[in-house]
Amino acid sequence: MKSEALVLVSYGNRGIVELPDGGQSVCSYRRSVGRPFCGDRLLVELTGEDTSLLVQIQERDNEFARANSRFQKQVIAANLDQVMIVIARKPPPSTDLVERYLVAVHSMGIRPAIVLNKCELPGDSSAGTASPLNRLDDYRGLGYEVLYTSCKGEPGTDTLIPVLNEKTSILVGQSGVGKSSLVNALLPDLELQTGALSRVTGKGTHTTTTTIMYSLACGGRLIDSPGVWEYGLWQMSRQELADGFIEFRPVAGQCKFNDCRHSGEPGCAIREAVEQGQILQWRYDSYLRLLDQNR
Ligand SMILES: Nc1nc2c(ncn2[C@@H]2O[C@H](COP(=O)(O)OP(=O)(O)O)[C@@H](O)[C@H]2O)c(=O)[nH]1
Ligand SMILES: [Mg+2]
Ligand SMILES: [Zn+2]
Repeated sequence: MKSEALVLVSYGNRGIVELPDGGQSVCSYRRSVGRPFCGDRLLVELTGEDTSLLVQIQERDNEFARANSRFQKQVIAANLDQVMIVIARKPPPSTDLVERYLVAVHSMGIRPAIVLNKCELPGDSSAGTASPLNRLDDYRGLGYEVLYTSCKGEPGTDTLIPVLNEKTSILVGQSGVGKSSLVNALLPDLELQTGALSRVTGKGTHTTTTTIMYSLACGGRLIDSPGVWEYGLWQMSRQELADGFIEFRPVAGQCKFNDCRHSGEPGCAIREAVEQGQILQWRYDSYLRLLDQNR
């Protein structure tokens, strides 16, 4: 018998999927069908009480990815409604980290939100003006939702609930910013959920190294992703990169050259908008750095 299934966790040759009745099944993959990722919608053949065989991967709405060491696109999860870019007062985010994430999320055609965790800690006065920690008002000004959380004190994590409600969201960010702690705070039945996954595989689920989809009590899904030391973008087109800077979009069409790189070409409308103060200088500088890294 065939069934639809949703991938909760994906390993090399098998994954744990959720069936329409809420039950879980270990799905064996077949190389010829392709490699499913967390969040993929599948068609499976039910082969036993809690086993199944991959028949087909349904077309993806989008893929959240990062670059591997060879700048190739490496998919982490599929079919997302939003990406929560988690940064923290400690460890402080590196320059351009948020920009890279924003570009990646815009390339998926979905909404990013920025979460500043560990808000109960005092702000680091040594963080320079270039630190993303001191750019949050600018991000808000660009139209991004900025949320403030703490897993250890005020303001708690309730601010996230209405944003996550009924949506499939992924938490991404550097190791140690508190992604897993946020999941823990938002899911009173976390142990039950990870326990169920371990029961199905017969092994412990390594929550620090695996991308896992959980169910939220408020409805919706939350994906915890393994931390990265440095999030890198894969090789992408110049257009895709420029489109990752949302405030460039209405202006970019007015450049003299169709294929303007916005890096000093004559008649560049982006450059002009920077000079006139319509585009923030630091955003433009970030763009130029990302452009330089993207070859
Ligand atoms: N002070 C403080 N520490 C936190 C907060 N959230 C998480 N942590 C701590 O930060 C460390 C890394 O958290 P973890 O959730 O594993 O981060 P992840 O790598 O992003 O999943 C742990 O020691 C947590 O206890 C917070 O809001 N405030
Ligand atoms: Mg973690
Ligand atoms: Zn231009």
